[in-house]
Amino acid sequence: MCDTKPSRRTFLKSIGTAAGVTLVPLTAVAELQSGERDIAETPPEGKPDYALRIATVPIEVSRKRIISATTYNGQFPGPLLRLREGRQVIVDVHNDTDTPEQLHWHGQIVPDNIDGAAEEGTPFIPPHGMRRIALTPRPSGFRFYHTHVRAGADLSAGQYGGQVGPVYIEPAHNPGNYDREVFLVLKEFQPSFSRGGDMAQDFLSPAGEIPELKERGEAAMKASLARGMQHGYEVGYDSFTINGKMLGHGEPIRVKQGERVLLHVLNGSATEIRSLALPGHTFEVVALDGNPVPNPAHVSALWIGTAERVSAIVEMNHPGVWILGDLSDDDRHHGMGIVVEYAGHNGHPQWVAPTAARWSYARFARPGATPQKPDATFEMTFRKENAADAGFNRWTINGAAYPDMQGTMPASFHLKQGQRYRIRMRNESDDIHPVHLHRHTFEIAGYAGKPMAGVMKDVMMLGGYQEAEIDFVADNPGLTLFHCHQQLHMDYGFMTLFDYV
Ligand SMILES: [Cu+2]
Repeated sequence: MCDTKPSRRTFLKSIGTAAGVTLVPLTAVAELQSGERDIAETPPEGKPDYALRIATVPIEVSRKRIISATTYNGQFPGPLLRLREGRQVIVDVHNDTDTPEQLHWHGQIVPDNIDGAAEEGTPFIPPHGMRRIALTPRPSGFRFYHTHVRAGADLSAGQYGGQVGPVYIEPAHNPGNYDREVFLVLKEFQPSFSRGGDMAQDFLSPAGEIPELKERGEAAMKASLARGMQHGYEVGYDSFTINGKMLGHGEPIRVKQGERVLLHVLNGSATEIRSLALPGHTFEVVALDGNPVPNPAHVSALWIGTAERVSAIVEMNHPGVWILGDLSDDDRHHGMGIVVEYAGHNGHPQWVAPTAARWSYARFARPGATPQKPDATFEMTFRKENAADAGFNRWTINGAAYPDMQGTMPASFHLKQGQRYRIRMRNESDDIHPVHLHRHTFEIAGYAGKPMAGVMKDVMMLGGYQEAEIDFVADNPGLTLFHCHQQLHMDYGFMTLFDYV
């Protein structure tokens, strides 16, 4: 049992040198003809529109703390790529590390050979090599790019490092009801393992647990502990950052009274769910995962699962110097925050906890609407086998864990192009799972037994012992990965494949 993972470990052996890193600035070249929508099998020659270089470098998260992380272009977060919907760009991805890499275009509708997942058959970016891709960005909105390799027990690999960068795809028409935009990437560094200790978070609404799921989940855990197993490993962190800086160490967000600031917030964490509040202000949530919501609503705090994005307008109408920070005192004290400073104000930044409020996707849904009927429904049950894989929790979908390899396998679910599908998910564990569907956008069709419609996403948090439904149209042929975005969960089995038949 304890030797189930050596292939992955040796495969992903990481490097730690920063010597000789060459930073390649983003290079804008002549615009390509906007009529070129098709993905060329062989991308055009010549200069790329963008170059991204993967390398391990020192990152200064605070004056006294310089850590080592694998990043894009020597910076964290990676450069903001502002793309135009439907206008093809050429991107060169250089890999200066000793291990094969994948760059995933999260939230975009792209072919499987460039999506950036080995499970879908995307070729690796070889160590000390380069891969050129031709990308036609879509749909418009806030997307991102990140590594998509499995890390397993290697806490310097995968999303534990600094390979995260924002993408903004300009829509054809921008309503632009704001004064300016600020991009915020939330990310922890310096990970370590602990046994158990993953805190229960009960911020999701509706809160209804399914008794049958709870009974089975608790019985499995009890039986495991009775056999003498300890709790499976979880990951914790020493440094918490926004845009790569611990609270108080980066430049503040400088605002003027009366400004409407559009925040684009990305949770770039490997494993954590984040929250965010700004004392005396509310967030008007206008988009989730980059997709405009049918019912923009004001909330006092944001909750953002791993890889989720929230775009929210804050009206700056409460002058002072404030901390825009995580609700967790411990995480905020370890850096998860950024200062918001009004013009003409100075002094020590203030934090005031907001009154507790639950986070409900339904709040942003089309009021009173029910989802369209699907053509077919897939059932998925998520289960945890405590510490079953060399001390790590093993995760299964309908009883099967994705095998320990970085490559593809026969798909478990089959799609017909043009059909509308529903995935009914049942979570038989106490953990929250930010589930992600590649290469498609889904609609949340129901949460905890309550139907809803109009909220389009690519990641959704499913609460402990809860159930939910997501709908999607099979409109992008090719292998399609579905997985939990929590790195530990996906690495230890929580993945499955769809194909088109
Ligand atoms: Cu999970």
